Parts: sequence; structure tokens; C-alpha cells
Amino acid sequence: MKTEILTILKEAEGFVSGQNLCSRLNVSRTAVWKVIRQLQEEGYQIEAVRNKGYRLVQAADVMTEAEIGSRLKAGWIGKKLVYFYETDSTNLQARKLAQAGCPDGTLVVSDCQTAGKGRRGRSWSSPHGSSIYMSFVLRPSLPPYCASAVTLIAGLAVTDAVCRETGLPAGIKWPNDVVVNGKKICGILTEMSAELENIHYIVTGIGINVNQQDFPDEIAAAATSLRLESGKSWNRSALTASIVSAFEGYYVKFLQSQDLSLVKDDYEKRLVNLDAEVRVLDPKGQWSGICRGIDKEGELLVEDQEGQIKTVRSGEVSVRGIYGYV
Ligand code: BT5
Repeated sequence: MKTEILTILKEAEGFVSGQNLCSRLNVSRTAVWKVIRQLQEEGYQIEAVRNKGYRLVQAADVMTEAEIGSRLKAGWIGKKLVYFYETDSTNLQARKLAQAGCPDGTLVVSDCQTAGKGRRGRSWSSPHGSSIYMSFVLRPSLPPYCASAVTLIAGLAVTDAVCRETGLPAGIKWPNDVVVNGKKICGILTEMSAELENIHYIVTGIGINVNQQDFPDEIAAAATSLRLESGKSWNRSALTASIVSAFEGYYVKFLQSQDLSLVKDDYEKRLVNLDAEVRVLDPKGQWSGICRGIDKEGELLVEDQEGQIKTVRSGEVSVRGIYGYV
């Protein structure tokens, strides 16, 4: 009911009477009043005026189930939303839910993570009240080698949503980072449970630095937030909903072609390394070349010194720009 009341107040031009809310939701005035009180405690400024009703004065940057739910469009991704005020890791929770049989497209969101994970055992700094931590549970009928493409789709969706919502020049650093002005604002971690031939489920987790003003020393040089880059704070629920909708659009195209051929052009437009020199940190030997985009499997195409195009698989190597982090 909280989500419904919030949606009605947001869509209303001015006041909505208590009676109107009661009859639309088929509940008592006391029940409506209790929900309004809860919303006010969560940080919403709601005016309550006798004989007029309720009016949402200001939509604060609150990350709650009701706030995110009221902004999600009627797609299938995020239809089931699981929200935590605090959890260990949204990826871990998403995996538990997947094992327990949750629906395809389930979205897990938390305001804070106590054990946020990066790739290969690295950690993801996840304080309260300033960032987005979200994970999708996906159940595509595809062979396991397709799973890594979902990381690229998530990167593309985040980049689109950040550009659209904030106007900042976000770009993708292949395969799993989104950067603004050469620094990392987002990391993506895709995990999978599969048999040899088919995927049981994929969990794709996204962490975005939205309103942080400072970072732990060890990451301060390479990390930034949307707030630091724009000088403004942003509504995390709105951004989350925008990412979900962009992700769904691209993911449906991916399912259609079973590869990235339908989104490749969009991806390459956002790729910060395109046509620039990159260094491939291959454990068998580092080498430099020019980044020429991606293939339909999501592998990076790098032209070596002899002019030959080589494919670089994510998971095998890291790619660093010649000048600094990007
Ligand atoms: C990543 O790993 O970039 C994947 C991060 C995925 C985080 C999301 S949050 C929701 C979901 N639940 C989880 O538990 N995880 C996912 P990687 O490429 O390995 O980068 C990790 C490195 O980035 C760390 O070793 C730090 O150097 C740096 N780092 C850590 N926290 C950061 C932050 N908040 N912003 C920018 N860089 C950070």
C-alpha cells in the first residue's frame, strides 16, 4: 500500500484527499494516516492539511522499496523487488533467492552492503545512504558461454541511464566499469550457476557511486561519484528505475539474437577506449594495441603492432589505457 500511496501523491498536481486515497485503495483513514507517517519518517516531506488532504512537497533521495517500486515501469525486470536497508551483498542475496526459485528478473537492492564484492575476491566499498547496490536474477535459456555478455549489457544500461539522468559524459571501460572523466563510478559483477550445456541462473550485480563525497584512501585516486563530478546530488531511486528500464531494453535484444549483435553499435559508441591505445595485461605477457571495438560475443578487439586484430576475452586479461586508469 505504501508504494501505491506514494505513486498517487507523486502523480497528483496538488492535494489528494484522505477520502480519495481510502476509496481508491479500499482501506480506512487510519491505515492511510499510518502509511503517511511511515513515509514522513523515511524522509518524505508530506504536507497534511485538514479538509484538503495530503501533498508530497519534496521527493528526497530516499532508497526504499516503496520509492523504487513507485518509479519502476511496468516491465518484467524488477516486477519482484527485494529491498534491504542493509545486507552482506546483493549478489549473495540474489543467489540465495535464485536457489530458492525466485522468478526471472527478480531485482535485489540494498542501501548498504557489509561485504560488497568485486571480481576475484576483491571488495566493493559500500557505505550507507549514498550509493546504489543492485543485482538482477536472470534465467536465460542459453549456454553458459553467453553469460559474460550480460556484464556488457549492464554496463551499457548504466551508462545510458547516467547520461540521460545527469547529463554527465559517462562511458564504458570494457568489460565491467563505467567511468566519468577517467574515474570509476560503477563496477559490475556477473556470477553464474550452470551445467555444461545450460545456465541455471545468472546474477548480475551493479554498484554505483552516486552521492559520496569522499572515498577510502586506497581507491580515492581511481574512484569518483556522480555528485563529485556534477556538484549536485541525485535521486538514487530514480536512477535505479532508469537503469532497470534501460537494462530490460538491451537484455531483450540480447535474448532475441542470443548475442550482442543488436547492441554492439550502441556499446561501441559508449566505449571510452575505442580507437585508442590500450595495454593488455595478459598473464602470459603484456602487449599494447589499438582498441577496435567488440565482437558479438562481447570480446574486445585489439589491433596489434602488425595490424592483426586479436580478440581479448574478459576474465583472462585486464585492459588499461596507456594514460592512467582508463
Ligand atoms: C568490480 O570489481 O568493479 C565489481 C563491483 C560490483 C559491485 C556490485 S554492488 C552490488 C553487487 N553486490 C556485490 O557484492 N557486488 C556487486 P573489480 O573490477 O574487481 O573492482 C574492484 C576494485 O574496485 C577494488 O579492488 C577497488 O580497487 C575498487 N573499488 C572498490 N570499491 C569501489 C567503489 N565504491 N568505487 C570505485 N572503485 C571501487
